[in-house]
Amino acid sequence: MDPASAELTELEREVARRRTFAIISHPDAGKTTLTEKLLLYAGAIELAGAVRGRKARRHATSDWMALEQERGISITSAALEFELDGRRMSLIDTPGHRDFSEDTYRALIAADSVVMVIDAANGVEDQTRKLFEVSKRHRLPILTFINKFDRPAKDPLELLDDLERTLGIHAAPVNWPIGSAERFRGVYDIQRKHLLLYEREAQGQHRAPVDMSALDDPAARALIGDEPYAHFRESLDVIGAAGTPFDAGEYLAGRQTPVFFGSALTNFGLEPFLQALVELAPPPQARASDSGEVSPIDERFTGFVFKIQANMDPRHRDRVAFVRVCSGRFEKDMTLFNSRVGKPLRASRAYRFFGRDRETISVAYAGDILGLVNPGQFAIGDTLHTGAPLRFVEVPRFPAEHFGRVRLLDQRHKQFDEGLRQLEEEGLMQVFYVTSGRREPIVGVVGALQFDVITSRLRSEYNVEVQVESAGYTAARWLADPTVTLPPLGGGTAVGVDRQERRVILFASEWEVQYFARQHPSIDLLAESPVAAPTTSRN
Ligand SMILES: Nc1nc2c(ncn2[C@@H]2O[C@H](COP(=O)(O)OP(=O)(O)OP(=O)(O)O)[C@@H](O)[C@H]2O)c(=O)[nH]1
Ligand SMILES: [Mg+2]
Repeated sequence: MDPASAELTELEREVARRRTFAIISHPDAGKTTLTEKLLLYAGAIELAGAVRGRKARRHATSDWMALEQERGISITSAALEFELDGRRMSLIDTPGHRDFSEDTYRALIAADSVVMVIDAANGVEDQTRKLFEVSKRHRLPILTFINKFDRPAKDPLELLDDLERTLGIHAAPVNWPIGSAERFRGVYDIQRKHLLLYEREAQGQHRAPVDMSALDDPAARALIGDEPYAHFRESLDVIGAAGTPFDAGEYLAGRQTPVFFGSALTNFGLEPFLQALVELAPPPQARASDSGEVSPIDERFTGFVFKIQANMDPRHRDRVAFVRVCSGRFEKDMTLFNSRVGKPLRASRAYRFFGRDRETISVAYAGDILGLVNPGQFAIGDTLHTGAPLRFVEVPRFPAEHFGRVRLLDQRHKQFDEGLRQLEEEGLMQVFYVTSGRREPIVGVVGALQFDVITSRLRSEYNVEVQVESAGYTAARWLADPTVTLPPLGGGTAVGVDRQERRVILFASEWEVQYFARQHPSIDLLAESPVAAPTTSRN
């Protein structure tokens, strides 16, 4: 669909020009740096912030949280929107560390396609593989950027082979790197047959590509240098004979990933990559719901909450529900329904986000990521809609594997409770209270690094000092029947409740969970909290 066509309705035109994608990879491959440079390139920000904080104190737009800036890692996913070549691009930068993967997985279901970043020195790493599998399950087309060619890198043929073998996807090089580190000469555009020369000092300033259509020309050899030239020609012969040729249809079907090479830090190779994103990445697609597929150009507004974040802006101190719009047109002040609750609500405060910065909006279309500020009304996974009730597919939750006892070190009980409640609402952790012994709350998280995030955020956002110490449990199970009488439990096991007073057993090991299940087959244990049944009628 050509967004410029006069035949289209406003909705069709707006949907056709939207591109919503998530950036994924193993930690430190350069997602945030790439994000920052893409924004810079698109003219969205004037000065790209350094991921590792420098004295200048400018930070990457998407790493806005205090702990992210302190550690130079991404902890929470961030949405950024910008205009480019008539397209509205929505980019979601995700954390690579496995302890934060629940957040990353949720961000993925809000995207229509994926950018996968690979560190050229390491190839495909653990987290890349896991996130790739999730992207594949959701049938998201994937573009690959192999980063850090300004540093020593693996041979590009080896990197392609790694992609194909480890991930089981065809890898089609769109351009080809010549050398790496000190001997990095640039990238060669395979289809257009031109060379983008790397100049260390240029820092990505625009240089016209050099025409290399006559590859045998001695001038080309002289430009590259004898040895790298010979190696480059050899590699080209190999991929020409045995490589996967680029095919847009295969990319959209998720069977091949087009591969680009470059260096995000030194701004190199970003232009062809951005161009490909604009030209190849798919617009919003139809989404599955419990009442059939919903087309993005369906007139009724639908969307779902994939993320909740408190205190993004210290001046507002509010909680934002991030909504992926799946169909139709959103208008400020419109009356929406939340299918979990069934009650109408007025969307009076709607924002578009740019890292932590926000801008009030009055309309949004399918593909957009919208921030709604309605305290306490939303939970992750909620479907919002006008018209007939429906629910989009479940947002996955991961069972907690690490449990810590949170000890309040000062007397600010009210702020402490409020902080725990809001961070739980974000999905950062689950809070339990054991019914015997000390009344200190137990928090359950997916990854142990989240304990640090809890401590740091309680301090910086709620002004509360806490200490988290290991609580010795490794699994929580809810009781399907809340009234069941429990047998006496062994030493390491505890009975407790969650915030909604639902009964929970905290187990010291997976083995104990299984032992309990064998001993008491009549007692049903749930790995996830039982959710309130969806309301299907609004009356
Ligand atoms: N030499 C070199 N370093 C790079 C390049 N891209 C990123 N880096 C550095 O690699 C480190 C990690 O970069 P980030 O952009 O924070 O990586 P990330 O993938 O966002 O990391 P997480 O969000 O923590 O998973 C930083 O020190 C960057 O400066 C590159 O092209 N070349
Ligand atoms: Mg990052």
